[in-house]
Amino acid sequence: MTEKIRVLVFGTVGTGKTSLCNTLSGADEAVSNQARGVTFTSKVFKPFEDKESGKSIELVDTAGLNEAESGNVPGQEAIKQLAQLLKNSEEGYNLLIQVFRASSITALEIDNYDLFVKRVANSRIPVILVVTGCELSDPMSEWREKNRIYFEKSHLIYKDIICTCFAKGDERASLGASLEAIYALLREESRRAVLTAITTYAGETVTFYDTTGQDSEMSFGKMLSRVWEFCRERLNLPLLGEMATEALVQFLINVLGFDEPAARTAVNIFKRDQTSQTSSEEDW
Ligand SMILES: Nc1nc2c(ncn2[C@@H]2O[C@H](COP(=O)(O)OP(=O)(O)OP(=O)(O)O)[C@@H](O)[C@H]2O)c(=O)[nH]1
Ligand SMILES: [Mg+2]
Repeated sequence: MTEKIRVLVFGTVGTGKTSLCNTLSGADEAVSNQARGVTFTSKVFKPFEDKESGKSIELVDTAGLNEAESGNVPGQEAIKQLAQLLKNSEEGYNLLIQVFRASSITALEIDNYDLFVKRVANSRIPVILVVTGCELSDPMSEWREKNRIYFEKSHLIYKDIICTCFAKGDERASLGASLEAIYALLREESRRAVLTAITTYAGETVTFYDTTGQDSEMSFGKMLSRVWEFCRERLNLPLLGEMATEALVQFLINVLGFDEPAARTAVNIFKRDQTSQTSSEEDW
C-alpha cells in the first residue's frame, strides 16, 4: 500500500507558501504580489507522486497570520481561517512545514509557530522550516549558517531547515526572462531539497484531536482551550471556560461550521474535560 503523506504548510502572509506548493505539486494557484495576502482559505492541492521515493504527497496550503491578527485588533478573520483549517484536517497530517521569508523575519514567525506547532498540533507532528528568498546566498544553505544564532535563541525547533528560492521571473520582461532562467534552476534545487525533507521527516498520521474521545491529552476540549487561549490573548475574547454552554454551541456552529449534533457533542466533551482538568497548559 502506498501511503499518502499529508503536509500542512503554514506561515506569515506573503512568505511564499503557495509558490512552494505550486512548485512541488505542479499546480498553478495564484500567488500574491503585494503585502496583502491572497490565500484566505486553506487549499488542498491534488496529491502528486515523489518520483524518488514513490510516495504520494498531499499539500494543504493555509492562510497564515498577518499583522492585524497577531496584534491587538479583533480579527474574526483569523478565527475563521483557523476554523476552516480544523475542519479540513479530519484526515490528520504527517508533517508541518513552516515558511519564512529570509528578508523579513518578525515576531509573527514565533506566533505562527506557537499557534500551529504547539497549540493546534500539540507538538505531536514533526515540523520542518522552509526559508524562501535565499537566492542571494550562494549556496542557498549559507543563509542557515549565517542565521544559526537566531534559531538557538528563538526556541523554534525544526527537524530541518531548508534554504530555498521559489520565485518566478516575469518572462514578458527582458530582465524578468533572464532572472527566470536563474530562478528555474534554483526552484528545481529547492523542490528536490524540500521533497527529500518531506519524505525523510514525515511521521505517523496525527489528527489535531482524538475524535474517539479516548485520549484525554488529545481531546477536542484541550485543543480548543489551547487555540482559544492564543486567540484570546490577541483578540480580547472571553475565557472559554466561562462561556455559557449555549453560546459555545452557537460559536461552533456559526464560526467553526460544525453541524448541531457535532457541536453539542463537542461542547459536552469540552465541559467534561474542563471539570476533569487539574491545571491546564502546564507544559508550555
Ligand atoms: N524573491 C523571492 N520571491 C519569492 C520567493 N518565493 C515566492 N516569492 C514571491 O513572493 C510573492 C508571494 O508568494 P506567495 O507564494 O503568494 O506567498 P504566500 O505565502 O502564499 O502568500 P499569501 O497566500 O498571500 O499569504 C510572490 O510574488 C512570489 O513570486 C523566493 O524564494 N524569492
Ligand atoms: Mg498563498
